Amino acid sequence: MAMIRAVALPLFIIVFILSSLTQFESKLTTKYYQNTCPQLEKIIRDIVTMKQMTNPTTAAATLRLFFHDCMVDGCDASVLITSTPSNKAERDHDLNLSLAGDSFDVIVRAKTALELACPGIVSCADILALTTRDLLTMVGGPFYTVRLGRKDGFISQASRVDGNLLESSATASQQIDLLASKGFSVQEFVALLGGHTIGFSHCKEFAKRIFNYSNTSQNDPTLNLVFAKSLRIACANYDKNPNMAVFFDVISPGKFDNMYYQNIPRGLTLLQSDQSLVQDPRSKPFVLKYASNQTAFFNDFAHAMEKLSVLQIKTGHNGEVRRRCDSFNNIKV
Ligand code: HEM
Ligand SMILES: *[C@@H]1O[C@H](CO)[C@@H](O)[C@H](O)[C@H]1NC(C)=O
Ligand SMILES: *[C@@H]1O[C@H](CO)[C@@H](O)[C@H](O)[C@H]1NC(C)=O
Ligand SMILES: *[C@@H]1O[C@H](CO)[C@@H](O)[C@H](O)[C@H]1NC(C)=O
Ligand SMILES: CC(=O)N[C@H]1CO[C@H](CO)[C@@H](O)[C@@H]1O
Repeated sequence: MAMIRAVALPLFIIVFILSSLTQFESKLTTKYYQNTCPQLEKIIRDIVTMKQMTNPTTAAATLRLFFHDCMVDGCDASVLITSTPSNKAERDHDLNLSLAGDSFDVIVRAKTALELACPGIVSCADILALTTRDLLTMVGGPFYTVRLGRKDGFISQASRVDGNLLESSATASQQIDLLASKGFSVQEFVALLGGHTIGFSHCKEFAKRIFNYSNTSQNDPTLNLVFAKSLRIACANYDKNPNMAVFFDVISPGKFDNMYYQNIPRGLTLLQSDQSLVQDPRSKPFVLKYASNQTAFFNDFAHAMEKLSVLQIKTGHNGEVRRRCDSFNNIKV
């Protein structure tokens, strides 16, 4: 007995060391597809360039899609799964309602091209991470390294969105707390929110701030008066036409820059959640810093995006490489 234990124990240790080595090896690296799909980066760059040129809203749409994916069970492409009769998927949660079709489309295009070039090799989670980075640089954002080797997740449920994403009425504290629960500092969070320098918001997200705000004021008094007036015109009858939307950054809507931070203190901000960031003493200094220094913003944004891109990723047997990005390989009926 004692002999067996003496042998079993070292064996156990060796197995343990081996399995932790495998874990170590399965960590992400920029060279992950170097031998199995050397054309990966070029294929994605070509698809992204063509798509962004024909549909300039793709960059913003995809950044938001990526953020929503990473916040719910990590960056595992769970947001791309479509619902089945027995499973209401993540993307069909109310908060996903407005995820723009162009973002799903660019991923489908990239996956299709990659399945032709290197079938069954590149995960949808890696495609989403790379596509987001390339689109951001196309609209003027900073470059950052995207390490590869993510696997696609096995779970996508609308019910798992609650508590992981917030509505436009969220306070600064709610936003800071949520991002802290994912390991992001206030600085990193404020830098990430610079994403709102591109893209748009539907009128219903800020209608409360411009129509019948209070007995004494039509609009939220933190809003610039002229801006509020033009929003009321742009969003007239928004309740009858829910597709009506307005650019986040009125000054340079399609360009990734630090204008978003300059707009907030001037009252040129659509979302209450964004406005709240200059009202909270924890986030305000970073808003002002990024407003006055684009280099500082770009450095911090790049760093925060690199961190977001590896949030709760799945590797090894905790995931798979999907054949199609919108369904699991073994579809459960
Ligand atoms: C955590 C607090 C956040 C809240 C409450 C929030 C809220 C919103 C809302 C309400 C919209 C408008 C959606 C619509 O009407 O279609 C939006 C759009 C957008 N969000 Fe956020 N967001 C947050 C964080 C972020 C972060 C951290 C990023 C970037 C990493 C981001 C990137 C975007 C982009 C790019 C759009 C525009 C999408 C498009 O044009 O299709 N958001 N967000
Ligand atoms: C604002 O209030 C007025 C008077 O109560 C009402 O007639 C109007 O329909 C309201 N507008 C909106 C957009 O709710
Ligand atoms: C707004 O006006 C209505 C009717 O004039 C009144 O009942 C209500 O108390 C007022 N609300 C506030 C916040 O002053
Ligand atoms: C802007 O930020 C960069 C990077 O943090 C820093 O090196 C530079 O000194 C800052 N510029 C000003 C004017 O503060
Ligand atoms: C893009 C997308 O799939 N959006 C879905 C979000 O959720 C609503 C239902 O809550 C669906 O109708 C949308 O199609």
